[in-house]
Amino acid sequence: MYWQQDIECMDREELTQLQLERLQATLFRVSRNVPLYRARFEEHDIDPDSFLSVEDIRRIPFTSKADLRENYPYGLFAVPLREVVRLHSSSGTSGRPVVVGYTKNDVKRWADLVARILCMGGLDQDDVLQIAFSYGLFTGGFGHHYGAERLGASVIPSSSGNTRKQLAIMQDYRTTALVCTPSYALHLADVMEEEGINPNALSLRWGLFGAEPWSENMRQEIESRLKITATDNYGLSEIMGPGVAGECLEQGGLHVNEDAFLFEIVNPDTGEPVPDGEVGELVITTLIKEAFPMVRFRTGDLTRRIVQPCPCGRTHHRISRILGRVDDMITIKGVNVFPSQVEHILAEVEGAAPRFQIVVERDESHLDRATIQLEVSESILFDQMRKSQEFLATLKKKLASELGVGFEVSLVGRRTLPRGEDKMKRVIDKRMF
Ligand code: DLL
Repeated sequence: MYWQQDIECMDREELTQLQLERLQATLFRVSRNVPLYRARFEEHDIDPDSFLSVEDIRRIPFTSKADLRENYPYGLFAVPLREVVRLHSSSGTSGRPVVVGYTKNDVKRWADLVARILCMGGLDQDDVLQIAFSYGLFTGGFGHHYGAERLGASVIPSSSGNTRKQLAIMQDYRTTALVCTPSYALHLADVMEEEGINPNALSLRWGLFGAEPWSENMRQEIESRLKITATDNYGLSEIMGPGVAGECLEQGGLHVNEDAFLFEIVNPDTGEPVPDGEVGELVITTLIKEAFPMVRFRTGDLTRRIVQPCPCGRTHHRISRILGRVDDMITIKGVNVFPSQVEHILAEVEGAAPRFQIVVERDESHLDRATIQLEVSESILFDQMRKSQEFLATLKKKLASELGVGFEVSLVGRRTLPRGEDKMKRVIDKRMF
């Protein structure tokens, strides 16, 4: 039922004391080893020794995505590369991705934190876990893999894609648990129906879904179609990947692994804390990371803190499911994309400031479909068909290779897209979460 009961059910006063000690240690480490933090602490006269409570953290400025971009690739690492045993990455806000590193200890602790989340979602060592997240720079595949092995489950690293093969594996290997994005879970349900596979005949019991927004309605649909218990699973590369927060079987919000992460919910405009229970931006400070510690990182994710005790017995506070984003980041098939990245690529190919709109929808198979409507000159649109085909092919290839997810591109004439008084709405998200 618990993976590390002593920590997961720790008395809150003791937990807060542990957080304070770990916070001080983290602040010392970053002020010694990371020039950005050293400079900021000096500028704001911050002495970790003087911290008497975790609330003192509010004196420290936030860390933003822009800080990560400016320190690409290794500027925020707190250890020399010699000590880094793993690198992962995720999309940044413009051309540059975010690179994150892990020491041996980080990898070990990460596995324990993910094992906790898997355990919360119902799994134990008797489970056969199919990991249908991609294995690669994305943290989803390897993050769950190490956590599940640590738990002692039998891991099937099926990775993403190839749905029919996933289903054959699920039947033959008697998969009992699945981790993937919620939209892929629905897609699996569709293909199962098409193939005449009866979900009751499968061994599947548990599903942990995350890496993209979803809703209670989606949960109910997944649960009834796959005949499983579905829980929410949250994390982000900058902080660690999966393993940050997860839902227990009460299904009433996600427990944050508070011994490893100090979280705050702030008003995104003022940066001031919001009262418990109110919606705000999630800000996270890592407490035990060695290679890539983050202090007050603004996640851009909107949620609220749930302080009511959970019937499961865990004392770590919960957050509600993610309710939206502060910025314009969109998650397409689990991959984060910023319109500014798209703009950058379009400008490179088109050679001018592009006018475009991204339309995201769910196709008949429950998969995300993203289409870029791009205004181009009449000559590209009509006069030279071959040229426009070439242009489209180059563009699609570049988008897929640089952003890690495919886009449809539809060319439209100049002045087709709506022109408002203000900045054009870059993204039209038609998906119903
Ligand atoms: O998505 C890590 C992860 C992998 C979490 C697998 C869970 C399962 P990134 O690619 O850096 O890392 O994307 C992080 O995705 O800031 C949220 O906006 C969004 N996100 C992640 N999990 C959820 C969730 C991984 N459960 C960004 N609900 C985050 C809603 C989520 N949004």
